[in-house]
Amino acid sequence: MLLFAATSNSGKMREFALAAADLPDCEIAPLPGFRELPAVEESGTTFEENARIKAVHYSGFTGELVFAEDSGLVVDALDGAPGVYSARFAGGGASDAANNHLLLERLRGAEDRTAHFECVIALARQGNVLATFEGSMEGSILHEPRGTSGFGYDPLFFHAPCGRTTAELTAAEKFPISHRGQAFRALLRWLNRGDGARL
Ligand code: ITT
Repeated sequence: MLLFAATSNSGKMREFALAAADLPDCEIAPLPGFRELPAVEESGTTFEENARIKAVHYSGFTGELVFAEDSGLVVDALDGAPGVYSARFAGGGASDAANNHLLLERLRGAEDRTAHFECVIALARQGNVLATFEGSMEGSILHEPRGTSGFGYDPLFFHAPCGRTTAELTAAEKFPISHRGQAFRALLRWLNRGDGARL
């Protein structure tokens, strides 16, 4: 089965590509010509709304199955920010470094540094959402970055069960426990069950 991933985020794409490398019956590829396609405004207020918006939009450009995901960091002391604004926390087109810097500024002096990552994947074909899948990962925000792998907020996101930040995990270590990995495995289960078998 061929699944096209609609994402502009190379960090997400790397994680999906790695996960798919082990799958015998499933090929995951970037949506052809993605960069040339018109972008869509992520106007939703929840991860699910935005995942649906992206999946509906991008699946209109092919007859194949397309999935899109929306994800982000939810920080308790910031009332859930940056949330759906994670990619643009420090402004549109902000770098990961700028977003991380702003996060540390906002959390200066905060005692409660608990946070979690969330991810919703929406699977669609020709503009219709077939199903959505979600995952989350608990952690806390360090006072300074640690590690160089991953992307986004990984260098600040400490996962206690591993005793490391997600930037100190390889992609192969992160995906089995991550919000994205959970959502992706739910998608695979759905495809392998009766629901997906009809596709
Ligand atoms: P697409 O919409 O094109 O997929 P994007 O980067 O704009 O790419 P989102 O709107 O879903 O994607 O924003 C996700 C942001 O949340 C991402 O840019 C990171 O800042 C953060 N994020 C999500 N998952 C993460 C992870 O596993 N590790 C670190 N940061 C993550």
